[in-house]
Amino acid sequence: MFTKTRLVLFIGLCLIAAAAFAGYDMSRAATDEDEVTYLIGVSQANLTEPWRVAMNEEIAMAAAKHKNIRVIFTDAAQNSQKQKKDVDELLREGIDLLIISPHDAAELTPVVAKAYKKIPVIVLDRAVEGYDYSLYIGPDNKLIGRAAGNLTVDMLGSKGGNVIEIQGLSDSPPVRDRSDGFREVVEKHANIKIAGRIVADWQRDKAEDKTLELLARNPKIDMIFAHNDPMALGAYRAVKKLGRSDIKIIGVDGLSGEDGGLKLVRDGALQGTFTCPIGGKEAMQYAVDILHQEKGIPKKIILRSTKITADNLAEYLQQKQASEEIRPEKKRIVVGFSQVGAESVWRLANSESIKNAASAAKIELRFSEGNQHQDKQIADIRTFIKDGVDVIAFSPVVEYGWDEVLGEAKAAGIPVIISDRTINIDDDRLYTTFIGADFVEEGRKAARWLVDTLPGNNPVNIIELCGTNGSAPAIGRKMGFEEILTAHANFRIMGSETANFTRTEGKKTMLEFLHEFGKDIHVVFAHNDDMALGAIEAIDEYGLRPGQDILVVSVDATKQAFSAIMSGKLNCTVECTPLLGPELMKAIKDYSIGKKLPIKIITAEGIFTKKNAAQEYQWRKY
Ligand code: GYE
Repeated sequence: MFTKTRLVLFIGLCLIAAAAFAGYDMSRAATDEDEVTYLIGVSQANLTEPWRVAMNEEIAMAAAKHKNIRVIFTDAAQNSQKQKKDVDELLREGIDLLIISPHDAAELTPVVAKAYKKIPVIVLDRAVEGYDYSLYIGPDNKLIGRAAGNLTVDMLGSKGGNVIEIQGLSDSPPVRDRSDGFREVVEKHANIKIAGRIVADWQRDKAEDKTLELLARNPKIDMIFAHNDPMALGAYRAVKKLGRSDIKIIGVDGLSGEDGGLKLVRDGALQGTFTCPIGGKEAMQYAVDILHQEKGIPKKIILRSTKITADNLAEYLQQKQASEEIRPEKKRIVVGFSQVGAESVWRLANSESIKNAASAAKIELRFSEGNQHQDKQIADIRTFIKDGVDVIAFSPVVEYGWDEVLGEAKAAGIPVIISDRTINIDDDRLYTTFIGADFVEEGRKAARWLVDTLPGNNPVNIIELCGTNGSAPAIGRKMGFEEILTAHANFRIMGSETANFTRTEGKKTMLEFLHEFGKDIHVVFAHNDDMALGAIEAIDEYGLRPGQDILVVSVDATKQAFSAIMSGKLNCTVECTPLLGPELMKAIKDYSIGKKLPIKIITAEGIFTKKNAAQEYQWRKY
């Protein structure tokens, strides 16, 4: 009689034999006493990059802590066709969850989406296109590129110079983002010229050969930025052969080990590198949570990258060592939280979530209302600093103007966690982590629903009710909405005004638009449900039928929005969860015991229409 254990064991033994033959790596095969409950497949892009070998090792080590988990690794050997076959093979073997680091984003996107229809999928390191996966974990490659650009500017100084960029696999998302970020910074400096680009597919020897060729053609080079440390090492070996020790070289990855970037910086081969956290440990941690059907699994985890030069290498290694030593939990944690205000149902639910989660976590919470004024929030944060709280958390009413007060918090040694809305500051080391939504994707979702709902080429006139001017959700939702509409010329935003996320202003502004445009209005896109509900009142009063004469689409997915959908007055609401309290308190607790936090934790969100609102309504918490 085959129980699940014996079946998996039987499969395991067959797989070990087959895998050995087919080049699969079977880590920690199950043994008799282990009840193997979960089979996890890891589809790795290649094992020629040391960074990927380290990723598999990190995953295997994390998996080894769970007796009931077995992991099967496959190696695509830098070949998308093989990776597609690997994924199909893993699915046939009956894996419960797939972790994939795609060789080529575009080619593997459909394969990931197909797997995601059957089992949870964690995309690691290289993103696929769209959102058809359970969780993405990886670095912010544009941020890494910008940081490399800033280091290049610093190193070349006022004299400037000629720079070579050595790229990884051409046109892959990390290469595009690192290059875009790098050029965004460097091209602002007239005295710096990008004199050449080498594509070396992340490989050391290819980088060495191509650097030799390029320098033979154009010796007037002052600096090289390589998208990873192996290629930076290849460039170093080339310049050394040519006796060009004057050329500065920076890389990315910052791994330990013989040829790792940390040693290359220590030995002076590289002038700098940027850590690119692997995420294997986090992938396994979240894989277990997903398999255990834990709530609150984010959609994206963006890992923090750190600049490493000779100046801070020792300090970095010391902090790295310390962060691996988990400290005992502090008995008392005092958190100062500065809230935007009380402008919407979403905000009230957000405040309640934070207060309840603090109480459940036995964290002492000092909670202040910003009344939608940045000055008030800054004053409250300064009070928290003066009072010497352990952690400051806040939801910034607008994106800009926080550098000074966050600098004061850093000087006071108080970590800052940003919740809900993002900020725009020069130095991202001024905050520890951000927990919130992807507002641009929310805007895209609203627009995708609209163009799918109104096919054809008839003119569609849209009124846009925007959130608070300068706030991240207003900026992001507008950006995402317009991005999708650019491919649909018949959709036109005929009027766009802020209504400050409130129902009262939403109604007032909509009435003004109705008196101006009347029946020419076909759609209202409101950046939140409160403004949409105000607009619905205005449309009713004006004598038209909201949801029929004028379609209404908004964001937040509050219970009131669900009711409006079920009464046919609202057509669509894109979810933006305010229930950030538990994740915020978990981040605070993790930080307090020394855990390294991601730079961003992006929440997972749905979209609701008359098709799914009724059955979902019973589960809504806000
Ligand atoms: O959409 C709105 C609130 O910052 C995402 O602010 C939040 C927004 C939300 O007033 O209702």
